[in-house]
Amino acid sequence: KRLRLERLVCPTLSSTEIDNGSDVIQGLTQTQKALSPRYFYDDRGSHLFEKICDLPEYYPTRTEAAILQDCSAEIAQITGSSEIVELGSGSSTKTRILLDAYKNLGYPLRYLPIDVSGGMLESSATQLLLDYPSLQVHGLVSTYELALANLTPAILPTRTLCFLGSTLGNLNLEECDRFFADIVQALEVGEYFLLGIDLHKSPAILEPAYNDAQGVTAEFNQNVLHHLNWRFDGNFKPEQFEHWAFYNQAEHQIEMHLRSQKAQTVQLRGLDFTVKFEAEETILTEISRKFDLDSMGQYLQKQGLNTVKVWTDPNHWFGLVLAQV
Ligand code: AVJ
Repeated sequence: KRLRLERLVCPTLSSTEIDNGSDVIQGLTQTQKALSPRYFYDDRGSHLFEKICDLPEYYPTRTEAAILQDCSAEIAQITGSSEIVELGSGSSTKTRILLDAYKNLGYPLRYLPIDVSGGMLESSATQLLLDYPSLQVHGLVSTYELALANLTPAILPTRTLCFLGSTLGNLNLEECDRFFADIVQALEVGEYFLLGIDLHKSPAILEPAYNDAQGVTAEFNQNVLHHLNWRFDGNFKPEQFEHWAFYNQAEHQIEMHLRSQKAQTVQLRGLDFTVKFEAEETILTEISRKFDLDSMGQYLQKQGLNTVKVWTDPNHWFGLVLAQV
């Protein structure tokens, strides 16, 4: 009764969606081969990402959690009784800080996690229900696009759509514009948007965060190929593709690639698709853009989102923006 999990399926399978793999074919036939970062997050990838979050080099998760610890009571005071909708909810660890704040103010707890990883969504929702006896969870196994198009009206007085962890950094400018159009479309006037963004900083801090000493990020990157193998009956040999990540200072973004160690041909039988790699040729698996708070405020304003309040950590490594439609 307190738990409802739904799997949203793309109604038009002809469009570029995760289910039919047309985006994979498109990405792997470009001059610079590329894959959507959502292919990181099968169940194994989601667990590897959890491991990344605990690495000493990967500062974003713990920095954002510390900011949330300091400001969540204020967020709950500002929004009043509110549902928490979360895009890319993953393990929902940081969300607990927000749930605690609403709980402390005596508000009812309603949470709508959205994630492409069904296994991760189910296990985190189940654990949350045990830890919060009055919590209602309505989870969506879905891409962001599809979930935003299918949000049901809030039951509580308002809604706070959370997009934490700087996942926004995965979207290029064009994707970002489309994403915000969907957000504004999905929210009613007066509803809230809570955004966590990683900020500009020295490559000396950024680069190790994506090249950890234990090699977990390398494993996470190569997992994309394991994922494609099972999803599309492929024969990628992930160990023949080397992890490569660097900070592009001009673009203010980390770029993460997989580099083919030799010339090779790979098949994805499920897609009836063959792809050739030259030695040293790369697949771009992720961009992770870094932001500055002033430009973000202006950008949000242009998209129809008014900044209510901004929080950051003492080093200004990470920022949290509460905005309102
Ligand atoms: C989940 C997209 C925010 O960009 O830092 C971590 C993913 N990639 N290490 C990020 C990631 C490599 C992460 N985001």
